[in-house]
Amino acid sequence: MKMGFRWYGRDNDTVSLDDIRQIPGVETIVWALHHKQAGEVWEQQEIDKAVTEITGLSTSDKRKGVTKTFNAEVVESVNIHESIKLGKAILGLDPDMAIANYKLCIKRLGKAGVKVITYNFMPVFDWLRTDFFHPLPDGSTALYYNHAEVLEMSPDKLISDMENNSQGMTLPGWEPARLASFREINQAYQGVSHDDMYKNYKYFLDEVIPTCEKYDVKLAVHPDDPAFDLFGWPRVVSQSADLAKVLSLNNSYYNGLCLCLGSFSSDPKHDAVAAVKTFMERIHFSHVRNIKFDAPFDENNPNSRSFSEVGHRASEGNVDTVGIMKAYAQANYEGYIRPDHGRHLWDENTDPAKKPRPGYGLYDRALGIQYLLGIWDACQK
Ligand code: DNO
Repeated sequence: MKMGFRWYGRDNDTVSLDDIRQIPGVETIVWALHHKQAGEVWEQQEIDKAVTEITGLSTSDKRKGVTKTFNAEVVESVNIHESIKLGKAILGLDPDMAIANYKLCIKRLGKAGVKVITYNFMPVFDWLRTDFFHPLPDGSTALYYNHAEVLEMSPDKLISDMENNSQGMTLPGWEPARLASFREINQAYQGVSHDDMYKNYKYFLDEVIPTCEKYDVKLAVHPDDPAFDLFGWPRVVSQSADLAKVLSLNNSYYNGLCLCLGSFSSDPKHDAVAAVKTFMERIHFSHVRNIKFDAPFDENNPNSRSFSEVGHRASEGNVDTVGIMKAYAQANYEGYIRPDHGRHLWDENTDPAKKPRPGYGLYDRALGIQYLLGIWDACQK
């Protein structure tokens, strides 16, 4: 297993590579060219520049005697253009053109030594929360999802809330260009069924997987977050059966999962440990984190689908992070893992100048890594 840490790039993150270097156990920087929109081609030169920065050491680091370096083997994400999911032209691109661009990205990333590309197949937008700085009983803050609020909310209101609440930083999957074209995209999904989505998904996979095989780059889909349909849009990577179906759309080993266990567990009926065991062979990357529901599960109580993100320790919430890490360790898992979102702690919570991109501060993710590695190491003994 290789432990990773998501980094948004110099001048685009409150955390530096030097900060991450001091977290014991981190080998992989999970990165992306965050200025690229879905459907855009990534230039080889830009890719190589990012990889060189991540894998190298600055002159001042070398002078200080720093020797620890990272690999840049995981990219999160190369986003999928809506035309691919819809199976028809939108926003100036048609599916075949968007797929050709995606193949070029795979080829170029492969040449730069990238081994895994993460993406999601959610219609319209990526992950969803209703509060980014929700207070927890210990005085920290964390990402929060209130289901009752979402049930009453219009997608327009949701978008303005996301824009106003994110410290002026672009959240992954909520890029300004995507939000600007929101109405057009929303309109295009009217009447699109789950079956239509799977058909378009299979077309995409059958096209790109041979390129993945040729350049030795594995694709890893991130589950829908939260893991159920919202606003009537067809989500196709939510349930265990959906994950199995996506894998069966193209049986290549290169068609795999980025099993985000916080996202998967947002459906209170899901068993995260069982999912790890079931899909182990095709999990190329995994996000391990914990969430805590507001109330015990009750089909008629929307609050039982509301949750806060919490510390990674199993007893902090409803996700069995110990069982998850044990399952990975027992299988001698050789893929990548990262802690996922963390709470905002210490000066991240009190000093406005140090407020991180929601969920992506330094301290709680560093603590989370130590907890996850502790379980992993104990299982090796
Ligand atoms: C949120 C992330 C997601 C994830 C994408 C993958 O913080 O887990 O934005 O990166 O869904 O494409």
